[in-house]
Amino acid sequence: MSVVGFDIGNENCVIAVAKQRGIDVFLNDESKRETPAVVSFGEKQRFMGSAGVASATMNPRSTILQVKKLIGRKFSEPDLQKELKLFPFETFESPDGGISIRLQFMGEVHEFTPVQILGMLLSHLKQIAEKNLEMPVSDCVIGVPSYFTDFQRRAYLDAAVIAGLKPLRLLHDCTATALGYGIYKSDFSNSGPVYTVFVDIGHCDTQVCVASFETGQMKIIYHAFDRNLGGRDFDEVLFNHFASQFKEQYNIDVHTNIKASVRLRASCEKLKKVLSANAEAPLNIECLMDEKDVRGLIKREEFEKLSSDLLERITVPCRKVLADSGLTLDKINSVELVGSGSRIPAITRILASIFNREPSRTINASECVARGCALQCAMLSPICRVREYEVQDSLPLSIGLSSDKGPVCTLSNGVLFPKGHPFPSVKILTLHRTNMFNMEAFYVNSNELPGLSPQLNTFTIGPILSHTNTAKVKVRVQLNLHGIVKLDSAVLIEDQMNNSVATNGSHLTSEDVADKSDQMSSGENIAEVSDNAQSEPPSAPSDGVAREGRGVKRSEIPISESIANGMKRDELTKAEEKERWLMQQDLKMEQTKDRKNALEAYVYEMRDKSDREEISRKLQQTEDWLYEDGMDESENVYLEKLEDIRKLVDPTENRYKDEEARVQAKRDLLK
Ligand code: ATP
Ligand code: K
Ligand code: MG
Repeated sequence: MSVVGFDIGNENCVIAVAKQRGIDVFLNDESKRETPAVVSFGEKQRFMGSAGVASATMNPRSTILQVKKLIGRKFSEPDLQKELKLFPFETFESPDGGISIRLQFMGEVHEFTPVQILGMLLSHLKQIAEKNLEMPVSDCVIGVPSYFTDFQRRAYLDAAVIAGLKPLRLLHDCTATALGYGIYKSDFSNSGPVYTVFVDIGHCDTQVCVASFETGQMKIIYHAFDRNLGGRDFDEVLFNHFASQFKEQYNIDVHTNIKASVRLRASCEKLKKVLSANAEAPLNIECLMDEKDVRGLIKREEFEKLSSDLLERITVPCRKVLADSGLTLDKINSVELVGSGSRIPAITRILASIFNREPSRTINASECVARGCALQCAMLSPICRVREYEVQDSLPLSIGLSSDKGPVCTLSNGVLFPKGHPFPSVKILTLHRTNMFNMEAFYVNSNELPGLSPQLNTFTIGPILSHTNTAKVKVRVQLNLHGIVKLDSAVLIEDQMNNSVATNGSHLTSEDVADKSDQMSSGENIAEVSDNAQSEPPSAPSDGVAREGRGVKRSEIPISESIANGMKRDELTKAEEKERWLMQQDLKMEQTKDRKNALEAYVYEMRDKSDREEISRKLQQTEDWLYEDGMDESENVYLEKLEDIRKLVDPTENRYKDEEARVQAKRDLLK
């Protein structure tokens, strides 16, 4: 067993493993530490990661990029619609309102959901890890952006199932970075916690958090973010600039040509990187469109002017994290800048002006998320021993709970878990119910989720088989390690001694608080809420019914979830089967390639060695065949061809082999 951390970026993925002596990052097949988040569908097999990169320009309609942007989203969401228009592959709305990707593969039209695509990518990363470790990988921690909704988190977990992974936790990217940063620090004075701000600017998003560190513990105080601001937006600035320039200068409109816009975008990204180190940068693309070669040049200064709106937007989550946490600048010990999107010099400048100091770049900007995830995995895994270190995260979006009768919470606006609430966390609700009822979890501030549905999940509690009209239902609501809201258990509590008079609740178990619900009129929907991080769930024993002293009966009530958009069990099973089939197909094609290579190599090797004319002729024939009819054959055909030539080239060896086979067959018959 091993403990692995995955950073699934919108552009780049990193895989880290926790080992005895520290954290390692795995190299992929191309010996790179970062693996592109690409799944490409070729004619007969998929090409993933580095192997899929070339396809993005060659075969853009069947190459899926930026799956992180698509996952757990509804097709109709307005900002997603904008997004989809920029993607060269075809998407449409699935019957459940989600996204379906339609593409050509193996001569047929196939449809995949973003969850399936992420499953493929995770499965590819898993294979890289397994190759490196030479053992199976299952337990892992996967980084997620703090702004991910419940639905997006569930989608990640579904994708992990498809890939055969078992995430012990979905960990916020910035929390992972902060963990990796804090765990080895020991130089804390006794004068209270040290506050650090982390800013992660990636390909598609910007995440900021402030964390407090003390000996043996790290607490995230606040998360802030811009879910649509990253390196790719700077590429887009350059893209639009040159697209309009080329329209005037060369009379070509790249917007009308998928391949041309894919190529121009890729060149603009390169240009942007050149501008990070140089005062100006040239752009040259041969035969971009209508057989025209294009040229351009841009100065860093001009690029910065064109991106001034984006630069200004970076300051928003930075200011927000300070305002929301109530920390003044003098309390902040340092500002750590990570994510490769932050390499633009103007970003450092603008951060320096907000935070009144130069942001530091001491953390490994591209690997910190994966490393933090690997560490967290080791900490959560029963097979590892890691130094005692407490990690407490902070809820990024306020969550409320309502029932058929309205909000069920004590805080205003129906908030159950307010933004900034530490998690994982548990709350116990005591409700006065005698019939089956529904509860709905929702995001309280829909302005923080522009265009997204505020609905998380609906739970049905019941049937309730109550014999008294004073029965109470205790519901345990959990904000779990993944940041997902779960209704863990519901227990019916009936007082049998006195089933018509309300009880004062003094005989209830320790996690209960004095129950005032019986003071409310029966139509009201007010629940007593208590925080309960450690104690056992108020569940009944396995037979479902328990009797306590003084005639209190506790029995478990069934809970069912109806996730608005999640995958159902049978859909997941089907997706797992499909993934296995696709993997088989990829493997078959890889083996075919190996067989073909073996035949080719043998032909070349023997050509120089052999002087018999018959053999030379046969070798030449095979070589010609390999470049013509035999270019694209099945595994067995290559194998048979190789056997054929071998028989000819090395008859003595083959005669011996044949004889051996005959003897063996005879023996088998006699058994
Ligand atoms: P996300 O975190 O948004 O999901 P990611 O983790 O894949 O995405 P990173 O690998 O952190 O993203 O950053 C990728 C971005 O960094 C790309 O937009 C890339 O163009 C940009 N980038 C990389 N090197 C440079 C550079 N030298 N100058 C400017 N930008 C750069
Ligand atoms: K990354
Ligand atoms: Mg990232």
